[in-house]
Amino acid sequence: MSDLILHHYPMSPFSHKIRAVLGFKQLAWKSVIVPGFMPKPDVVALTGGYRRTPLLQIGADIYCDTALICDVLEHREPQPALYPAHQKGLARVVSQWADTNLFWAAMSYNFQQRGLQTLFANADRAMALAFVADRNAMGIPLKPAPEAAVAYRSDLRRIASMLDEHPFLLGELPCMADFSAYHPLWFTRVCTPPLAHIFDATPQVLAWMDRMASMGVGQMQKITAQDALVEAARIEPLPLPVMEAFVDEHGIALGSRVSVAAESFGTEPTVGKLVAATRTRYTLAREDKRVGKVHVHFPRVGYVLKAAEG
Ligand SMILES: N[C@@H](CCC(=O)N[C@@H](CS)C(=O)NCC(=O)O)C(=O)O
Repeated sequence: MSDLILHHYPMSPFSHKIRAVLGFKQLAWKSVIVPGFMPKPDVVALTGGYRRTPLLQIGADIYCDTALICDVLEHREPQPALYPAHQKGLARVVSQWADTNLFWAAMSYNFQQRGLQTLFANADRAMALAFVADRNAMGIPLKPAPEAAVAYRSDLRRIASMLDEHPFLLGELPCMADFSAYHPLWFTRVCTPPLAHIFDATPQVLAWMDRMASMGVGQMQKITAQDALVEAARIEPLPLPVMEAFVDEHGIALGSRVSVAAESFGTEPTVGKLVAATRTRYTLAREDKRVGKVHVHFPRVGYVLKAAEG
């Protein structure tokens, strides 16, 4: 069975981005369901602080952020490609736009009152209140509902125009741009269906979503969080890449105690020893009494590195 362990929860759009990539690449993976809001003691045992969803675990290596997780999956299974050689730059740029501008327009729309009522229709009130309090404490950058609808509709028109001449956003085949644009729209359609009338004006977007959904989510096997922690404790972190040069933008030497935190939305820091800082990512080594020694990896873009106090 695969050593890929995805820590995720069903209604998490960024998790769905990775589930869809696992389907595209036809990969087998193990699934650990994590809480959708704090506290998350098992997640924090692995990451040391980072709390956003999803995480990819391979043994004692923990990969944070879907941008990095996609790079790891592309390295593991290069075909079919998320970043086709002739479209690498464009695929990343559209993907970054989708994961930020489009994502927050869509989620502001999805989290309007009717959307929240749908999401929590079968949940108890205390749970719904805990979710809303958690997201407010995270500093969720929501637009007012009318502005969200305007921005989301305008983004849907842009996506529709990309689909005018080919079945996927940048061509005949899906690439990273498709997976990043798909997940917030998937949330509207699947998690808040009473709001899905927003797609009525762009039927070609719905047809593209059907094509994305038809790729599935790969072969998934459920395991418990405890199983995943035992796996991390049992295995040593992978050797660090020796060929990749140390890149120092901060005047912080390798071996220093540092913190890494997201720039915004969920800024809980991870503290550890900086053991690698390549052109694209940071790796922190840390010890935890439940998982032993782990390496926690972050992309550079979107994250802040600082020397840790004490
Ligand atoms: N840039 C991050 C964003 C991840 C993100 O915002 N995930 C949401 C769920 S879709 C989250 O962490 N929400 C709070 C939580 O799950 O605790 C990524 O690409 O992984």
